[in-house]
Amino acid sequence: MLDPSTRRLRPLPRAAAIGAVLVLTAVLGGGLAGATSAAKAKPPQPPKVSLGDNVFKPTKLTVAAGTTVTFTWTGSNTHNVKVTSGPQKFKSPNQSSGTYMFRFTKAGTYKIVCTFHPGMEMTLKVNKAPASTTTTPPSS
Ligand SMILES: [Cu+2]
Repeated sequence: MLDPSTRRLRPLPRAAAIGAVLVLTAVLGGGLAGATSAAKAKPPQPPKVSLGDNVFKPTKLTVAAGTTVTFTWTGSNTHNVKVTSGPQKFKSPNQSSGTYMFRFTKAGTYKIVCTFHPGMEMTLKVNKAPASTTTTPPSS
């Protein structure tokens, strides 16, 4: 004999269905508004790395060759930026505020550390700059 409770299919209450449609509309509307404002504020921001206490942010960054990266001291401790391995080597002064800029012209992987704080490190990958005369084939 069948248990009557298993056959009872409850239809979705109408109010719940209307609610779902309203939520979907709100999401779509918000998404469109976001896309419009993003298209307006288009100027590409130069990549930035911040030096907090005691961490680089981000810890992984990829840029194209020829890109100038700005390191900004946001913490209160003294930090520096030093390449321990990579195609180009540099070391910033020891600073507790301000910025340091470096233009990465050689492709490769750069291991960057702060010499004061073990574990305060990041990886910066520099990709070959795209040749200006060639066009990238459409991805399919
Ligand atoms: Cu540090």
